[in-house]
Amino acid sequence: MEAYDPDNIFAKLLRGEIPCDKVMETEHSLAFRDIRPQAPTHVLVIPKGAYASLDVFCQTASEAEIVDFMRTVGEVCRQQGVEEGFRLIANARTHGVQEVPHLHVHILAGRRLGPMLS
Ligand code: D5M
Repeated sequence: MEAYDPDNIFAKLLRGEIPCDKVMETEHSLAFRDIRPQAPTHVLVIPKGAYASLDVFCQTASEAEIVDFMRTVGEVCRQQGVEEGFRLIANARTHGVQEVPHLHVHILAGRRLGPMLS
């Protein structure tokens, strides 16, 4: 497993070096709008800790961080109004075609989405 890259774009965003369209922030998590939205609602939720992907996060983060992260996903869904449905995506590493190597969950909603796998 490769080491966490502290110069990835979401690490810079967490350090305030680049701006984001913030949706909500908690002690351990940040939610903001994706710059290339694939749906009317496209929000990314990231942990503030240095975790590259979901498997690493689930294996090594504290319970407080994991609970905070999942609660943030739930609260974003509530705030955005996803009654008609939504999709969560967490791409990881090369085969998962992960562009930014800091864990992020995509929340997509607001339209009927197409087939998931390709
Ligand atoms: O998706 C990475 C996602 O991150 C992709 O949908 C674009 C988005 N992105 C990249 N830079 C930014 C900034 N600066 N703000 C908001 N969104 C951003 P992946 O799952 O890694 O393929």
